[in-house]
Amino acid sequence: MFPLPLSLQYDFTRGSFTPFEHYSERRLSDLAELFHDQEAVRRALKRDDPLVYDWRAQPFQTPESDLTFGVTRIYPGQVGGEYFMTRGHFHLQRALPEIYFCLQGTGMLLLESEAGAFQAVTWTPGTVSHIPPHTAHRAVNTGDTILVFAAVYQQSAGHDYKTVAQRGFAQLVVAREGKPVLVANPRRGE
Ligand code: S6P
Ligand code: ZN
Repeated sequence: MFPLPLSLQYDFTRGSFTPFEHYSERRLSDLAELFHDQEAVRRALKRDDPLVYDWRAQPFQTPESDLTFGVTRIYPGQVGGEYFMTRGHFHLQRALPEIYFCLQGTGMLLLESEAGAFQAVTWTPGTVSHIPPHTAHRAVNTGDTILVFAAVYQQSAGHDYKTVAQRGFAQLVVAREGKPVLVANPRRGE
Protein backbone atom coordinates (compact mmCIF):
# COMPACT_ATOMS: atom_id res chain seq x y z
CA MET A 1 0.00 0.00 0.00
CA PHE A 2 2.49 2.66 1.19
CA PRO A 3 6.15 2.57 0.21
CA LEU A 4 8.40 1.59 3.12
CA PRO A 5 9.80 2.72 5.46
CA LEU A 6 7.26 5.23 6.73
CA SER A 7 9.27 5.94 9.87
CA LEU A 8 12.78 5.63 11.12
CA GLN A 9 14.25 5.76 14.59
CA TYR A 10 16.69 8.49 15.64
CA ASP A 11 19.14 7.72 18.45
CA PHE A 12 19.86 10.90 20.46
CA THR A 13 22.95 9.38 22.10
CA ARG A 14 24.67 8.30 18.89
CA GLY A 15 23.39 11.03 16.58
CA SER A 16 22.40 8.43 14.03
CA PHE A 17 19.29 6.57 12.90
CA THR A 18 18.08 3.35 11.32
CA PRO A 19 17.22 2.33 8.72
CA PHE A 20 19.27 4.43 6.28
CA GLU A 21 19.99 3.98 2.60
CA HIS A 22 23.03 6.23 2.25
CA TYR A 23 26.12 6.69 4.40
CA SER A 24 29.16 8.80 3.44
CA GLU A 25 32.29 10.09 5.14
CA ARG A 26 34.56 13.02 4.40
CA ARG A 27 38.13 13.03 5.63
CA LEU A 28 40.54 15.95 5.67
CA SER A 29 42.18 14.72 2.44
CA ASP A 30 38.76 14.85 0.69
CA LEU A 31 38.30 18.49 1.74
CA ALA A 32 41.89 19.74 1.60
CA GLU A 33 41.33 22.49 -0.98
CA LEU A 34 38.49 24.07 1.06
CA PHE A 35 40.69 25.32 3.88
CA HIS A 36 42.43 28.63 3.53
CA ASP A 37 45.81 27.69 5.04
CA GLN A 38 47.12 25.09 2.58
CA GLU A 39 50.45 24.77 4.43
CA ALA A 40 48.55 23.84 7.63
CA VAL A 41 46.56 21.25 5.64
CA ARG A 42 49.79 19.67 4.35
CA ARG A 43 51.27 19.57 7.87
CA ALA A 44 48.08 18.03 9.31
CA LEU A 45 47.92 15.38 6.57
CA LYS A 46 51.50 14.31 7.33
CA ARG A 47 50.32 13.33 10.82
CA ASP A 48 47.02 11.62 9.90
CA ASP A 49 43.82 11.98 7.90
CA PRO A 50 41.04 12.68 10.43
CA LEU A 51 37.37 12.10 9.80
CA VAL A 52 35.83 15.59 9.46
CA TYR A 53 32.17 14.60 9.05
CA ASP A 54 29.84 11.80 8.11
CA TRP A 55 26.19 11.70 7.16
CA ARG A 56 23.30 9.32 6.73
CA ALA A 57 20.23 9.83 4.58
CA GLN A 58 16.94 8.06 4.06
CA PRO A 59 14.78 9.09 1.10
CA PHE A 60 11.05 8.54 1.56
CA GLN A 61 10.43 7.64 -2.03
CA THR A 62 6.94 7.60 -3.54
CA PRO A 63 5.95 7.84 -7.20
CA GLU A 64 5.37 11.58 -6.70
CA SER A 65 7.88 12.67 -4.04
CA ASP A 66 11.31 12.01 -2.58
CA LEU A 67 11.40 13.90 0.72
CA THR A 68 14.61 12.90 2.48
CA PHE A 69 15.76 12.90 6.11
CA GLY A 70 19.49 13.10 6.77
CA VAL A 71 21.75 13.53 9.79
CA THR A 72 25.28 14.94 9.59
CA ARG A 73 27.89 14.69 12.35
CA ILE A 74 30.82 17.12 12.19
CA TYR A 75 33.70 16.19 14.48
CA PRO A 76 35.48 18.88 16.51
CA GLY A 77 38.73 20.11 14.99
CA GLN A 78 40.58 22.89 13.20
CA VAL A 79 43.13 23.29 10.41
CA GLY A 80 45.15 26.48 10.39
CA GLY A 81 42.68 27.96 12.89
CA GLU A 82 39.71 27.21 10.60
CA TYR A 83 37.04 24.98 12.11
CA PHE A 84 35.98 21.64 10.61
CA MET A 85 33.02 22.14 8.28
CA THR A 86 30.97 20.54 5.54
CA ARG A 87 31.98 20.97 1.90
CA GLY A 88 28.94 23.20 1.29
CA HIS A 89 26.83 23.36 -1.83
CA PHE A 90 24.05 24.92 -3.86
CA HIS A 91 21.29 22.58 -4.93
CA LEU A 92 21.47 21.65 -8.59
CA GLN A 93 17.78 22.47 -8.68
CA ARG A 94 18.33 25.97 -7.35
CA ALA A 95 14.66 26.58 -6.50
CA LEU A 96 14.48 23.74 -3.94
CA PRO A 97 14.92 24.78 -0.28
CA GLU A 98 15.93 22.75 2.78
CA ILE A 99 15.49 22.68 6.58
CA TYR A 100 18.45 22.14 8.95
CA PHE A 101 17.84 21.33 12.63
CA CYS A 102 20.73 21.52 15.13
CA LEU A 103 20.44 18.56 17.51
CA GLN A 104 23.73 18.53 19.42
CA GLY A 105 26.80 20.73 19.85
CA THR A 106 27.46 24.31 18.77
CA GLY A 107 28.16 25.70 15.36
CA MET A 108 27.39 28.12 12.61
CA LEU A 109 25.40 27.86 9.42
CA LEU A 110 26.83 29.88 6.54
CA LEU A 111 24.37 30.98 3.86
CA GLU A 112 25.19 32.81 0.65
CA SER A 113 23.02 33.69 -2.32
CA GLU A 114 24.27 33.48 -5.89
CA ALA A 115 24.55 37.27 -5.89
CA GLY A 116 26.86 37.08 -2.84
CA ALA A 117 24.48 38.09 0.00
CA PHE A 118 26.05 36.37 3.01
CA GLN A 119 24.65 35.47 6.42
CA ALA A 120 25.96 33.41 9.34
CA VAL A 121 23.57 31.89 11.89
CA THR A 122 24.77 30.73 15.31
CA TRP A 123 23.59 27.25 16.19
CA THR A 124 22.82 25.70 19.55
CA PRO A 125 20.78 22.53 20.08
CA GLY A 126 17.22 23.27 19.00
CA THR A 127 17.97 25.88 16.32
CA VAL A 128 15.96 25.24 13.16
CA SER A 129 17.17 27.03 10.02
CA HIS A 130 15.49 27.46 6.67
CA ILE A 131 17.79 27.37 3.66
CA PRO A 132 15.92 29.38 1.03
CA PRO A 133 16.02 28.60 -2.69
CA HIS A 134 19.16 29.76 -4.57
CA THR A 135 21.29 29.70 -1.40
CA ALA A 136 24.59 27.91 -0.80
CA HIS A 137 24.86 26.32 2.66
CA ARG A 138 27.69 25.07 4.86
CA ALA A 139 27.69 23.97 8.52
CA VAL A 140 30.72 24.63 10.75
CA ASN A 141 31.50 22.99 14.10
CA THR A 142 32.73 25.80 16.38
CA GLY A 143 32.66 23.74 19.58
CA ASP A 144 34.90 21.12 21.15
CA THR A 145 32.27 18.39 20.94
CA ILE A 146 30.56 16.75 17.98
CA LEU A 147 28.02 18.91 16.06
CA VAL A 148 24.95 16.95 14.93
CA PHE A 149 22.22 18.34 12.70
CA ALA A 150 19.27 16.92 10.79
CA ALA A 151 18.38 17.93 7.25
CA VAL A 152 15.07 17.64 5.40
CA TYR A 153 15.18 18.12 1.64
CA GLN A 154 14.09 16.61 -1.65
CA GLN A 155 16.61 14.11 -2.91
CA SER A 156 16.06 15.39 -6.46
CA ALA A 157 17.46 18.79 -5.35
CA GLY A 158 20.94 17.37 -6.04
CA HIS A 159 24.28 18.96 -5.14
CA ASP A 160 26.33 21.57 -6.98
CA TYR A 161 29.69 21.47 -5.19
CA LYS A 162 31.65 23.16 -7.97
CA THR A 163 30.55 26.75 -7.36
CA VAL A 164 31.47 26.64 -3.66
CA ALA A 165 34.77 24.86 -4.40
CA GLN A 166 35.72 27.66 -6.80
CA ARG A 167 34.81 30.73 -4.77
CA GLY A 168 34.30 29.50 -1.18
CA PHE A 169 31.98 31.49 1.10
CA ALA A 170 32.32 35.26 1.61
CA GLN A 171 33.57 34.73 5.17
CA LEU A 172 35.65 32.11 6.97
CA VAL A 173 35.00 30.94 10.53
CA VAL A 174 38.28 30.95 12.48
CA ALA A 175 39.27 30.57 16.12
CA ARG A 176 40.57 33.70 17.90
CA GLU A 177 41.46 33.23 21.57
CA GLY A 178 39.35 30.08 21.57
CA LYS A 179 36.24 31.79 20.16
CA PRO A 180 34.77 31.65 16.65
CA VAL A 181 35.01 34.84 14.62
CA LEU A 182 34.09 35.61 11.02
CA VAL A 183 36.79 37.03 8.76
CA ALA A 184 36.60 38.03 5.09
CA ASN A 185 37.64 35.20 2.78
CA PRO A 186 40.96 36.41 1.29
CA ARG A 187 40.33 34.25 -1.79
CA ARG A 188 37.50 36.57 -2.80
CA GLY A 189 39.92 39.46 -3.10
CA GLU A 190 42.25 37.58 -5.46
C1 S6P B 1 21.71 17.81 1.33
C2 S6P B 1 21.99 18.37 2.70
C3 S6P B 1 22.93 17.57 3.62
C4 S6P B 1 24.42 17.58 3.18
C5 S6P B 1 25.34 17.03 4.26
C6 S6P B 1 26.81 17.03 3.86
O1 S6P B 1 21.09 18.75 0.51
O2 S6P B 1 22.35 19.74 2.65
O3 S6P B 1 22.48 16.28 3.76
O4 S6P B 1 24.58 16.87 1.97
O5 S6P B 1 25.20 17.80 5.41
O6 S6P B 1 27.22 18.31 3.40
P1 S6P B 1 27.82 18.47 1.95
O7 S6P B 1 27.94 19.94 1.74
O8 S6P B 1 29.12 17.73 1.94
O9 S6P B 1 26.83 17.84 0.99
ZN1 ZN C 1 21.56 20.92 0.75
